[in-house]
Amino acid sequence: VLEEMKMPFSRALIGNFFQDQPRLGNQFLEDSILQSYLRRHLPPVVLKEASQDLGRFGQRIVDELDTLGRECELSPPHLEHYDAWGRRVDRIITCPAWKKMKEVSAEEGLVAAAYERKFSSWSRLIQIVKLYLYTPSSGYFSCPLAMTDGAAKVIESLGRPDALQDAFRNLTSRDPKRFWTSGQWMTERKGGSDVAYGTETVARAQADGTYKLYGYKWFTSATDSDMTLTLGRVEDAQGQIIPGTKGLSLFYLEVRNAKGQLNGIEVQRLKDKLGTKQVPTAELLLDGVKALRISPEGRGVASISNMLTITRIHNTVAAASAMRRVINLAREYASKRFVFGSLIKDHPLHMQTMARMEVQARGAFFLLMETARLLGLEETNMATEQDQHLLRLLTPIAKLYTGKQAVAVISEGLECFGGQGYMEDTGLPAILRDAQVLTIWEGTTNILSLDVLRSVMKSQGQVLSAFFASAQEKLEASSTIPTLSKSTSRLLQALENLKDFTQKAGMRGNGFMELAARDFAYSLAKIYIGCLFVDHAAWAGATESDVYCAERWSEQDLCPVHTAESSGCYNTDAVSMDRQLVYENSPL
Ligand code: UCC
Ligand code: FAD
Repeated sequence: VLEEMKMPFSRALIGNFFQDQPRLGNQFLEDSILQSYLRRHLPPVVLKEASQDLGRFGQRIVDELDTLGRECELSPPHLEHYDAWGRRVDRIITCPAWKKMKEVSAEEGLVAAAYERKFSSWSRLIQIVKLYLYTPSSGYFSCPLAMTDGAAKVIESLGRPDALQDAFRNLTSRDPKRFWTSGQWMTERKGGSDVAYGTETVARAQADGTYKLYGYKWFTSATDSDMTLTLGRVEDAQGQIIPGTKGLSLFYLEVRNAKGQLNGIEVQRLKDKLGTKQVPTAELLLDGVKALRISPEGRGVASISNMLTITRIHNTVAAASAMRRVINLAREYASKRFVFGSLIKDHPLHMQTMARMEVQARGAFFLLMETARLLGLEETNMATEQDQHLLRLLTPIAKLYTGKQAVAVISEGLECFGGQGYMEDTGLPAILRDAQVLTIWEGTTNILSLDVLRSVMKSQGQVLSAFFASAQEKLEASSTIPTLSKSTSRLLQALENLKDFTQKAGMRGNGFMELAARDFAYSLAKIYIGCLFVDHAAWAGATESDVYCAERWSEQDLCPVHTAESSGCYNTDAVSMDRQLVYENSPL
């Protein structure tokens, strides 16, 4: 018996080594690039006050919110169609942690801060930084917050009409009892990208000036929200509607009445999703929903585009912050896990892998901050024309590029934990699942690439001129710094290649730019991020790592659109070859 007791593995004895789990530290204090960005850009008084709040909030995330976020993942919402007595109730049941997140969002002013404008043009950036800290621990409550922020932005851009004053106050309230969240119902069964073709919802005018909506919304996230913005086609007196984008108008509606009953809505089912399982996403039948038209007739898409700008920036927050989170956990783990005679962090190949992830995450962070900075300027009437053009361009670029980065970096991040990265109860797989949606909702990569073209065409090229001017300005200081000369000259060359491409593109036929759209958007992203790296590294307070990052970033193909064009990827025969390749041996 004594012999058996000495054995390390026997019956109840399962061995005595247990790997320490990676610790989540204060994500504000431990984020060197965030700290240095704020130190560089914020006026000292603003920096002091904002840092106190962000440091406190960073600790609240560790002490309280991260556990709540995990709880949201473990207790996903469900739908009760009927009550015990057979009445149709369509109740979406969410867990207490999800409800608590709504209170926290109000208390912390996660939407409000952007509209109070306490720090003038820096208010928006500071709000975005707070969201950047919150999002990975939010149990995806960041999703309703994105739409809430977007709805507030639309209402503000409409001049806060009387009928929407209360809604605006609620969306931007810090009072948990008053705070409202909003949905964004755009997608119908026929199309989420092609909204103009896909929207079948009709709006029937009522005698009191309101409308009743009839339709089927195919994806509605955070359907437990208080209100929503949605699109529909107004019927004329003969019951006729106008097809296409010119027939779409924007509507405001409250999801439930004062008694908590649904406003002419039936929740058909909750979606069975790969990720974002914390968020109730439903299919809804609109069967005479009482709504207000809040855009002029036929201006629905243009009016909701203000919401798209905000939600796409929130998407960038989610992408950049998820990369940061997985890297911070992986670097913690690397300092605890011992293999082949040393800690993983002492294996140079592992550090190289992590450094590459770090460069990607920093690039995404800079692009996010630049977009937030420009938005802040625009919202306080301090943006120059160049700033406004850049904001229009960088919003889809940041969304499409960082979404793709996030999936790749987080996938690599899971591998950094070995098999543990694949284990559900570590919470790590959920980060990857949740990241996959970032490339799909709020416009897929291709749709946003086409939006980049839309912004260029609509401004008759001014958006592109703003891009070149701003990129050039950012490279000015670095050209005289020896440690940055290689990175700077690579970026200048990439800018030349891009200019060359755009000049040639102007002479090519229809369809050429459409085919080049994705590579074009990637080129803009890669070059601009490179300029932001170099610009930061040229600052007097920059570190050796900042210079190293600029160098690492700039050694990739910065202008893939030029490379692909040179090898004939956008020629007309490429179109038929692409199709032939994809459908080889298929009966279609
Ligand atoms: O997915 C969704 C919610 C998910 C949950 C929330 C997550 C938030 C992130 C959270 C992170 C934690 S809601 C569904 C999102 N759906 C989309 O993003 C739709 C994707 N499709 C597009 O973006 C298309 O390009 C459309 C729908 C915009 C195309 O529509 P049209 O009607 O064919 O487009 P037009 O005719 O080109 O544009 C109509 C007008 C024009 O203005 P005018 O008439 O003045 O010339 C355009 O310039 O709308 C204007 N416009 C824009 N303006 C179109 N897009 C924009 C834009 N992005 N910015 C400014
Ligand atoms: P499609 O438009 O059918 O696209 C299919 C493919 O075709 C895509 O790869 C796309 O890139 C490509 N494609 C389409 N057009 C072109 C083109 N012209 N050129 C090149 N490629 C093209 N919507 C809401 O309105 N509200 C919500 O709250 C909401 N929540 C969502 C939550 C989740 C979890 C998900 C997954 C989606 C949600 N959506 C929501 C819907 C989402 O916005 C759409 O799924 C998305 O916009 C894509 O539309 P679709 O599904 O119709 O795809």
